[in-house]
Amino acid sequence: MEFVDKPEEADVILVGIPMDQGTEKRGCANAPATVRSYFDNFFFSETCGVRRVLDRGDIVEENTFECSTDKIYSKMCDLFNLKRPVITIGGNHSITFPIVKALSRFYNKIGVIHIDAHPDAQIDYYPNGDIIPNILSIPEVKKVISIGLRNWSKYESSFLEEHKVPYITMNSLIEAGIDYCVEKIKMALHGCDCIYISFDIDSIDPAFAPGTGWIEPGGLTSRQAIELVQKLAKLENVKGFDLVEINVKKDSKDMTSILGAKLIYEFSNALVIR
Ligand SMILES: [Mn+2]
Repeated sequence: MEFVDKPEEADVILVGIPMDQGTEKRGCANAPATVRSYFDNFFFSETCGVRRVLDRGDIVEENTFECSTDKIYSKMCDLFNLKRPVITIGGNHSITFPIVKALSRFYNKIGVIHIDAHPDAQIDYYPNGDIIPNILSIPEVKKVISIGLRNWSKYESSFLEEHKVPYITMNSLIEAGIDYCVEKIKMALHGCDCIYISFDIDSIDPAFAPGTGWIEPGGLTSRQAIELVQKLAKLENVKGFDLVEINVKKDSKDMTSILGAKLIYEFSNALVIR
């Protein structure tokens, strides 16, 4: 990662959304600053790529959840208008909806890769547990695929079936491997002119990423997560990525934030700029 000052010099735009409103468990607001402070830990990317990054700073939190969501939407529209992939450090998972909504102003066939321990397809868990139904309500979103699922309700399981949301559970990911997973994603999102990736840190095992609101055993190792993002960065038409739900207050020795910084570092430097 090489930081630049002007949009025309940049391959990638970085932004922080320190949003933790709307949920009972707070602590995601400090993640953008903490994650950023660890980029310097890495000397060179594992895949030897170097991307020029314009850091647009944090989007300021407003008084209410609704105001923040509106602000995220309009600010993200401005950023996507720069015609470069935008990488966002959250914040809780509610930020994904206004980000994808902003993308729908620019693209007609959006495919979303949702990496998470949970399907996030509840109907009554406002505003954080119902991200997938919200995203699917955007007409330009043609497909969502969920990766790494390992805890769901009966309701969510039938929601996925009913809405034909393809998914890869942790079980099948371990059985078939990351390459299979990436192939299945490619097939599911074939024909999309925009790919958006939302990465919930709880997809990673709490042994590697304890700093999150919801401890869900049996997730990805840090190595599998790194491999996954390095390979997703090579997909065509990747227009955005968010890393959400890092809770700095629950972390241990900043290990989750350091892993978060590593994931963003590896993802951005592996991005193919076309
Ligand atoms: Mn989530």
